[in-house]
Amino acid sequence: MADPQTEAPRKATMKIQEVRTIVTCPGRNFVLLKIITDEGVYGVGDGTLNGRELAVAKALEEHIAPLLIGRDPDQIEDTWQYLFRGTYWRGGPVLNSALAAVDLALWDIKGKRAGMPLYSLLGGKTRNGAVCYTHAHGESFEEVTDRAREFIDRGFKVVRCQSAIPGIANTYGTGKASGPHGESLPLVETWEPTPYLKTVPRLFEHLRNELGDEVELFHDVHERLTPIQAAQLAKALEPHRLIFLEDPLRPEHKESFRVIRQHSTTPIGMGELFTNKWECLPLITEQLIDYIRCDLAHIGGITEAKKIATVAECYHVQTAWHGPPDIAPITHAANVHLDLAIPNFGVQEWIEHPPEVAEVIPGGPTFEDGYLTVSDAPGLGCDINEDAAKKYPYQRGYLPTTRRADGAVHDW
Ligand code: GCO
Ligand code: MG
Repeated sequence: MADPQTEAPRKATMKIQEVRTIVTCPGRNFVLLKIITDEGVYGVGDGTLNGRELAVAKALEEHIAPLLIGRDPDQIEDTWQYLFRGTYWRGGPVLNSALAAVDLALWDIKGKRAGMPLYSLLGGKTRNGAVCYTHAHGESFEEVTDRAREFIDRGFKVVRCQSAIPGIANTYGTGKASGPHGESLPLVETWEPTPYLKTVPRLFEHLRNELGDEVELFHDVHERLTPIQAAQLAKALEPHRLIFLEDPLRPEHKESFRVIRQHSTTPIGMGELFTNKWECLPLITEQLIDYIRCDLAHIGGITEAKKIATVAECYHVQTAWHGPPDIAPITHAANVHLDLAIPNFGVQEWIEHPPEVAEVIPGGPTFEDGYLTVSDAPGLGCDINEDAAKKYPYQRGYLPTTRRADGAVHDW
């Protein structure tokens, strides 16, 4: 523990000696962290926040790293509390992504010292693999169906499906959105609820007719609907048996989820924009959602996710941790370690990174026949190749923005 008067670390068997932030862009930007101890053991973390990467990197370099030097890497909870509550200005996506990077690296060190993979430290395996989903998208229903079929043929048992909406330019999830765009400004997408609400149920009717009943399907709304629109969509999708409808409402209004529940039995998933456990609480304790899907890289890491999973377990809520391509394989590995250890795992989002990513960050999860697994290597099982990282310098990139047909800003 730290000295109560000075925050100077008390004598520890092992000390943090160096904290290195690595920003790299092997196809997309990642903010990585290496915490190195005086005994040479090190841990790796990920605090990538898509479109605001350097804000996290600066927070780590300028504000957090100096606080970690000399601390005992074993005391993860104390370090978590110290960095979260000890700042006074706490939380939010930037600081909690930075905190996640530290948390992941400290769990990695703990696993390496124990000689155990993280899932083992978290209680051991409750399952052999984490069933996962990926994204099928396209301009037409046929294109989405073909993509979904390719994934099903590769063994995927769950597929997220998004199609272009007639009359709407650059619809979310149809493949144009992500990645660095050089110095250019964000891509603008359009959004109109009426064509969207008409198209999505038709898409799923088409998909069920073509793909049959066995595959699990679902759809990401990306927090764009009003409560009553979301209720309409959830109700209209009922016959197509979605595993869940993802992120239907903005994250601010938890009580609005009651409107969806009152009208539909379509399961609901929510949470990639949450940054801490308190934001998840009302949705879980009121049983307004069925899947909690926070992003480990934005909620302060494994320490916070484990607590959220435990609360969710009490209320029959399963996990579906966010696993987009814009977080590094280190977070994907953390997701899967947790999935393998907790009793209330539901499904895991996973997008295959291009090969350059594994060159920089080897050791991410492995996909086989619809399931993800991690290696039995101690800790998270990932590493950072710093020489390879240098080959891919940071490139400024933005997420798209969204406007209504009349030009008004809407949620992306
Ligand atoms: C998902 C998400 C992502 C986000 C992205 C933003 O469900 O995977 O919605 O696609 O848009 O993580 O950076
Ligand atoms: Mg989403």
